Amino acid sequence: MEVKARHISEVNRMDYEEFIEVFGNVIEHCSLCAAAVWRYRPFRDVKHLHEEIGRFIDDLPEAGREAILRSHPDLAGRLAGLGKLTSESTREQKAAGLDGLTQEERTQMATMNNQYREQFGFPFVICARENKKEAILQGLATRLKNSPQAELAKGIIEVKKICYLRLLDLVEHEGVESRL
Ligand code: 2AL
Repeated sequence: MEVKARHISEVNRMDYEEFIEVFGNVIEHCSLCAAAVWRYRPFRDVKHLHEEIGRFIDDLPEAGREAILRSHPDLAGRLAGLGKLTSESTREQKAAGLDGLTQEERTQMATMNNQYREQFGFPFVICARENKKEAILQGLATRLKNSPQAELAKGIIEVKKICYLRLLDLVEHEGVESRL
C-alpha cells in the first residue's frame, strides 16, 4: 500500500473533515484523538502534530487511556485471521512477520494474548513495525510479569510509537528522526 505523504503546509490547510479522513486512524479506531488536536493548527511539523496527540492522550483519565489500548486488535489474532484488520494494522503485522507464524508460534501468541487480556483488562499492545515476531513473543512473556500500572504506561508508549510511524507515512518529514 503506497501512502501519499503531504507537506505540513498542506496539512495545516485541511478543513476538519479532510483532517479526520487523513489522520482519523493514526490512533487505531480512535478518530477522537485527531479530532481533538485539529484546533492546534498550524503545526510546525509532523513532530508537533504527534506531540499534540500525545498530550491529549496523556491528559485523558485512566479509563480513556485503557479504552485506547482496547481499540487495538490482537497481534495475529481473530481479526487478522478473518482479514478484518484496518489497512494500517494489516501492514504493521505483516512487517513484523506475524502473517508467517508457525502453528506453534500462533498458539503461543494466542495463549499469551488471552492471558494478558485476562490479567490486565486490555490487550497487549506493541509497535509491530519496530519488532519482529520473536521480539513480540519475548515481549509478551516479559510484560506479563509487570503491574497493571506499568502495563498501562508501557502500552500507551507503544501506541504513541505506532502513531508516530503512521504519521510519518502521511506527512513529509525530511530531517525528522524515523523513530521516537
Ligand atoms: C498493533 C497493531 O495493530 N499495530 C501495531 O503496531 N500493534 N496491535 C497490538 N495489539 O499491538
